[in-house]
Amino acid sequence: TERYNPRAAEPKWQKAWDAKKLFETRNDDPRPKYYVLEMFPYPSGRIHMGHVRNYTMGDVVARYHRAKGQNVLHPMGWDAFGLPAENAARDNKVNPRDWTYANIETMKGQLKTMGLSLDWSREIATCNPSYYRHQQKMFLDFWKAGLAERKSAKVNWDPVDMTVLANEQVIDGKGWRSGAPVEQRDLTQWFLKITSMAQDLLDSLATLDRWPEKVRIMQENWIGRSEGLLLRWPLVPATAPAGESELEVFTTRPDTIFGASFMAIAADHPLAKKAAEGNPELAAFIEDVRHRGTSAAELETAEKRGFDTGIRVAHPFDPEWTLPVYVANFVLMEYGTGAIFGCPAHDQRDLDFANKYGLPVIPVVKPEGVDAPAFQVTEEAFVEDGLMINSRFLDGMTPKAAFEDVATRLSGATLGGRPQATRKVQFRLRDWLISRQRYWGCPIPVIHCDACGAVPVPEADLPVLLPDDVTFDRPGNPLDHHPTWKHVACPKCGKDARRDTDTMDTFVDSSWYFARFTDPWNESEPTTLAYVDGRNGWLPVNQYIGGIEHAILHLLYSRFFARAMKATGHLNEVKEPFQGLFTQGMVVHETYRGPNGWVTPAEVAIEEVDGKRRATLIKDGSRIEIGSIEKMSKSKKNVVDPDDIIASYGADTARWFMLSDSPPERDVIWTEAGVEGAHRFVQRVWRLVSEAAPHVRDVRPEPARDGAHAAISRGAHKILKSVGEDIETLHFNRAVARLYELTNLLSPQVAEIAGGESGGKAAVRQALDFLVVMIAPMMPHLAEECWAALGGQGLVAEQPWPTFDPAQIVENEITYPVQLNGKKRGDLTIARDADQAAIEQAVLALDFVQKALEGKTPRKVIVVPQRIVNVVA
Ligand code: ANZ
Ligand code: ZN
Repeated sequence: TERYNPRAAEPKWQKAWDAKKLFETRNDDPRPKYYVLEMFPYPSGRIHMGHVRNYTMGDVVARYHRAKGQNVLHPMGWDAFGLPAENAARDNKVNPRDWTYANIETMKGQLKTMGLSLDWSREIATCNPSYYRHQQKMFLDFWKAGLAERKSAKVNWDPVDMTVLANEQVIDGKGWRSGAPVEQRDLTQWFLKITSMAQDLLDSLATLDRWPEKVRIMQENWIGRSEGLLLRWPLVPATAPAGESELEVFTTRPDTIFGASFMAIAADHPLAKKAAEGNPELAAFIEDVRHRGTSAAELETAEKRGFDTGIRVAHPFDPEWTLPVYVANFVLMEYGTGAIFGCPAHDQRDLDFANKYGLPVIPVVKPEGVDAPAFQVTEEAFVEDGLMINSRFLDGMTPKAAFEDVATRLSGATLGGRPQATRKVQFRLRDWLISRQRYWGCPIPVIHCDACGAVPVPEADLPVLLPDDVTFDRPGNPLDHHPTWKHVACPKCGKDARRDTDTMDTFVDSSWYFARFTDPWNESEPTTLAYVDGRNGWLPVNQYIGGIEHAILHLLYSRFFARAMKATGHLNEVKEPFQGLFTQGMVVHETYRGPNGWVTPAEVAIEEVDGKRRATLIKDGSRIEIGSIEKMSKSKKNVVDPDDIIASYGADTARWFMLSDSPPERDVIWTEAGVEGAHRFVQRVWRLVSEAAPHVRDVRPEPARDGAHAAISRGAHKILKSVGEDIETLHFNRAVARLYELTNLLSPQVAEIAGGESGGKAAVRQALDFLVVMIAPMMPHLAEECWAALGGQGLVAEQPWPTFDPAQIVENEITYPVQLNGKKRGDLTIARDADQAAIEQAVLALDFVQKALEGKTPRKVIVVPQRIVNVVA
């Protein structure tokens, strides 16, 4: 037989699927709906192996559920706005739109060669006005509903790039691109009020039982709910700036109040500003801290620094006891009240601070079983549970009881005529700042008028289109530099006004694309209520697949969007958009280092010398060091281009290898040997099928229920059952292992049939049919070729998933030891429920029994049901 040639077969079958529009999904199809979605790509230029892995998994799920008779939605689109397009525009003088669409073209072509069963008729690109116009509409709806708001906020400002930076883009106090020291600026920006839904976003994590536990925990921590106390401390009047009489802190540990040894406030705290008047040293310190403003994560590790303001407060339970107030760099204005009381013995940051500035460390909780006087805290704060000490009326209590006691007492006490303390639930989650001083994004549809303030762009004027004629020759926002774009008349009063020149954070674009896919043709509305969710709708997505790097922001924003869309009438009922979530591992590869730095796998030859792998540079034979296995990245050059793999082995080999080598949630190590192994399997399946085909083409598939071929049928049905279960639970590598098993089972049988054996053909034919249908989700082109060789009807892509026969799977047989005159001579395998007469008959038909009897009838056949058979001659 000829070798299977993917280069000829793959395009042929892709055309056959397209011709029949097999993957175009209709919204009015009455069959049960199934929505599988992979995170859509950013059109950066070319697809990488991470995409191949992600989309292969999604495609297996899609093809499987289609075969199960469901109406499957499996769409694809482009997360097409973002900074790289602007950088390309600046560096290479191309238009961001042209750059983006050219990349989309290339990548779409690459995805097509993978043979993915995608509904391209629903393709969307977020940079297309037919998409972002609806986003503008929803933004205005959110605003009307109080879910969007314009407010002043402290932001990281890069003075060279002239843009706001996200906290993650500030490294060591410097802009990640420009390297310029970042400034903290108060800017008026647009926010989406995700905090208004914090509690619900937290609570309903519990309903997401088909999400990875770790993702739910990450979201929970990000939302960061804490129960605590807002507590006001009186300032010592002689030390207080004019007009100031108290300092309010947020604490989750009021139980430790007798361990307090200092107060600390943020550099932006109003009291700090007051204290700095007439204190140039303090003012300079504050300026310095403000300039270095960085992310909370970075502050955790940064050195703790403070400055004593000279202000003192009195302890809530002891007016004689006063404590100093510091401005400190580890207190953030954005959390709680921007002020804390420091308890060094039980908080590591406070301890580091106290040790640096020589402040007292008073332990107030001791571990159980340790003597109170002996318990000391020096370098490491004690943060576990224990019992209260050094705390007057709290001594001996648990911290929990002490919390309650303090909270109750101070809520009852008054300061300045108001309760001194109130209980407070605090969330770490901040409102979502969506304004970006960028060109290549969705314009914020707002007009600013000196007389009327911020005015929504009237619906009839949507979309607010991005202008094409922009320049990137100077830093800052091209929309702002544009000579005419921003100048418009106020829609309310008609006077001269200005457009908002900011565009939306691209996370907005990806927060609702999954809903748009359900009806991308609707021109007047973002969604069509009949199709988006509810009784006949698509949402929630049954299975969402993507990278763990999106575990927090993208998924949280999408969850918020679903709620906001529901509140504004763009969804019926769904608030959790993704029912099942799967986060796949990365594709990793060895790294290679030559005398002149990293080299690519393609440049390296590897051979085995004395059982050791040795690498040389192909071009000149120089020695290459084999380095660690790492995520494929341009910087380490350990990248394998999917195009090259598909060109030399075919898409099916790449797909099969991606699925086979490790559990899908783990990293997969891409190796040449692995790819070759996968390719050998492709050829092996083809050989098996093409060898058998001439002999079983016209044979009706039928299971063998007993006799020599029963094992094939039993094996095939068992494997059919488990492959289905494995795909449903996304255990692709297990499914792959089963399919190897099935080919092993079939190989000798097919060889016999090819050698002229006539028995068992029906069973073999059925097992082959199963094999072909089962490999179809994973290697769809090979499966079509095999199906055609076997003379199957239509395309495999149209075949239903076979149903296994439960009778074949239960252990429905029993093996009896067979004795002749009390001595064991052999076995009989027969149906477990065979009756006395059937067993007798089968025993007497056995070769060794007939030989022993030499044609005579036995005296007696004794059957002990389910145990043993004895033939008495
Ligand atoms: C006294 C105390 C004693 C605290 C103790 C902790 C341990 P979570 O759980 O994250 O909500 N805190 C409050 N506001 C802060 C701010 N703006 N910047 C930095 N730290 C702030 O943490 C709440 C605790 O973090 C609060 O409880 C406060 O310190 C600190 F043994 O108050 B605690
Ligand atoms: Zn106006």
